[in-house]
Amino acid sequence: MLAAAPSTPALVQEFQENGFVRIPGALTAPQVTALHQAIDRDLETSPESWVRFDETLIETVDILLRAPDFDFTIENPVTLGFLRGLLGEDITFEEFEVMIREPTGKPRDVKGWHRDMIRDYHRRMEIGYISVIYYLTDVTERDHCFSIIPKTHNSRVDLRPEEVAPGEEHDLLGPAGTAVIFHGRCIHSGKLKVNSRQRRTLHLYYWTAAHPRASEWTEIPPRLYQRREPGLPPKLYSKWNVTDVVEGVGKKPRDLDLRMPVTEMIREVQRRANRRG
Ligand SMILES: O=C(O)CCC(=O)C(=O)O
Repeated sequence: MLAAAPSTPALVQEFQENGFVRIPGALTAPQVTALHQAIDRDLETSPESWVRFDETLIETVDILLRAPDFDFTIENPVTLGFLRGLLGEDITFEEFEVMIREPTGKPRDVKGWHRDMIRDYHRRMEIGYISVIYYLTDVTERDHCFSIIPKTHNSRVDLRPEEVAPGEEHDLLGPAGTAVIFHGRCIHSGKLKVNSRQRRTLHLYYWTAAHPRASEWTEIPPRLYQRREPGLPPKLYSKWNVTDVVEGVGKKPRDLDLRMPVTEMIREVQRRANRRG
């Protein structure tokens, strides 16, 4: 049995202050097993839908189109309950990614310290969306982990990612089934560990109906936006056809053919970023 939605005032206050909270047991063991099986199936049947960023990182952004097995993680009362408390009843679902980090000898993540959504430091106050990461594998101090610089969404918001000093970070560890909820403005990174096991995570993003869509990489399928579920926030899937997208990393380049497969487009965006250096 899952615990009730942990929207206690203390947890909300912790989030407001630090920019993140950790919720152990957000998924049950059978749920984690089912999610692994769905990922294994997708890797087997749709390998072309996974983008390899480097030897340690592969990711897919459109698995919802191919498999309904992940839907419950978006509507999970444990995480959604907390998010409703933070964002209100106009909460919207924005993006869904599955990430696999392979064992590596590399000491540094390809992305490094960053804020999500908008990379331009001067526009950091525009970042308001909130992310949920589910750990699907155990993450101990020996494994690749998500690492965050507390308070960089508010009281330390002027910190630049390139100014982060070693030791300022907080590493998020936890067994499979743990959820980490963080503010997209908080500086963070994947921290790679030599000899780590493979790590699997789900990355979900939420904002509110009052904002443009934060990211258009994930297509929201009809089975979700046609759902009429009395207990769900009414606008949860309302951005399925929103074309007003924040000018940032979630926006597809308009000079590319929007009908191009999403993996090809991500590869092209990657090539352009590598050329810029
Ligand atoms: O946990 C990780 O591997 C990094 C995640 C990350 O950088 C992100 O969610 O933007």
